Amino acid sequence: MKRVAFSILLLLVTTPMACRSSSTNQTREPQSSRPSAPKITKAIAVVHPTKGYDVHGVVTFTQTPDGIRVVADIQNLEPGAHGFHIHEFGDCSAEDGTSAGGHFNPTGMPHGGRNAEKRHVGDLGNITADASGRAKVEFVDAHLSFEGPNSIIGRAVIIHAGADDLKSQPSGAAGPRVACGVIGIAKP
Ligand SMILES: [Cu+2]
Ligand SMILES: [Zn+2]
Repeated sequence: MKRVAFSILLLLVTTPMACRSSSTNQTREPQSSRPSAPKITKAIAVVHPTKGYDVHGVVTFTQTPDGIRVVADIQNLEPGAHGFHIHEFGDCSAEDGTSAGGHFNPTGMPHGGRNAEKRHVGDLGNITADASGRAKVEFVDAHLSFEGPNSIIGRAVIIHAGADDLKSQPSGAAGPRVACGVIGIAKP
C-alpha cells in the first residue's frame, strides 16, 4: 500500500500529464462494485373509488418462498363477486379507471381464472363481498413477482362492479372499474 502511494506521489511530482490521466481512471469505479438495489419483499396498493362509487381498501403483497401472498380488505362493494385484477399501468388518473390499461399480461396468455393453466399474470379471479359490502381475501400466487418481466411494482389493482366469469376474452366481462390503486414498494 505504502509503495503504491509512493509511486503515485512520484508520478504527481514527475509527470503532470501522466498523472492527470491516471487519476481520472482511478475515480471511475468498476461496475461490479456498485451497490445493487435492495430486494423488494413487500408491496401495497391503497385502492380508491372511481367516479360514482365509494369502494376503498388496501391490498398487500408479501414475498413468500411459494410466491407472493396477497391480502385484500375492501369495503363498500355491492354484495357478491367482483373481478379482482392487476392491470398493466399504475395510472388511476382517469375517473373511470381506464388509464390503468388492460390486464397485466407480460406472457401473452389468454384471460383466465387465478388457478387456470393459462391466464394473465394479473388474473386474480374474484373477491366476494358479504352483506355489509366487505370483501376479505388471502392467497399465495406463484405467477406474481417483485422483479423481472412479471414484476407487479408500479402497476395497478383494479376492482370491478361485476364478477369475472374467468373465461370471456380479454378480461372476463367484469364490467366497470369501481376502484383503482397503484402498487408501490412497502416497508418490509
Ligand atoms: Cu380488471
Ligand atoms: Zn385477464
